[in-house]
Amino acid sequence: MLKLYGSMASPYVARCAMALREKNLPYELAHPPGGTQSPEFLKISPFGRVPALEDGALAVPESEVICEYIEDRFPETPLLPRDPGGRVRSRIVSRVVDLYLLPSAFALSRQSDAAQRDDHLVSAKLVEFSHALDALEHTMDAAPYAIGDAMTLADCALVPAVFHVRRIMPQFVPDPFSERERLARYEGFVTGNQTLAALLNEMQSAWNEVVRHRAAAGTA
Ligand SMILES: N[C@@H](CCC(=O)N[C@@H](CS)C(=O)NCC(=O)O)C(=O)O
Repeated sequence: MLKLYGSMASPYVARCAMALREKNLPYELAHPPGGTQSPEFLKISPFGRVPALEDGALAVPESEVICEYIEDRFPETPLLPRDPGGRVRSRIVSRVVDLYLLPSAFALSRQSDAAQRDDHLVSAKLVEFSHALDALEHTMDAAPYAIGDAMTLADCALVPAVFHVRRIMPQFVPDPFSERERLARYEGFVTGNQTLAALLNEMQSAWNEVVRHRAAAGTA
């Protein structure tokens, strides 16, 4: 069976889990053996990051590569549009989420302590975050799927991203989607979609666990 390493608290892991579920592929969610920095796991994921996927003897690190691998290996129930233009837009959404939206949001979340805040960094990351949202708004359809008329890998990247942005950004940007019509509509689609409810519940439980853990360690 396919083995996906990581926790559903990670948007990158949730992205791959969503792609596997959309294709009805059975998989096992597992903790990295010995932790993310163990010699054993570094052979699977060279940067010691989750997710990583194991398909028999093949180890696949990096969520973007994992999603593209799942699509190539299991083409039934395609998760990329048929037309090249749609495929490009789906990939742009995934890249913007990966390279600009989540990194800027996570960088800001690490600046939540006002007493130790680097104001210069916060300003720069806020610009990057806003730019990423503008790029998504420009690229996506949200009618209701991110691209085209069915679920794609763009949704697999965006659904967990919308979930995390809502939870980690309020201190800096109270309502990041409201002024962007497509993103606002998309968030409504995500929260109201019955087939996504189980995935979102698992993400919420895993996230609650992280928050509890941080509070207990005094790093909230
Ligand atoms: N570019 C990577 C990013 C993955 C990533 O940053 N994962 C974080 C969790 S959200 C991680 O593994 N951090 C190290 C750790 O948890 O020990 C991907 O797309 O898979």
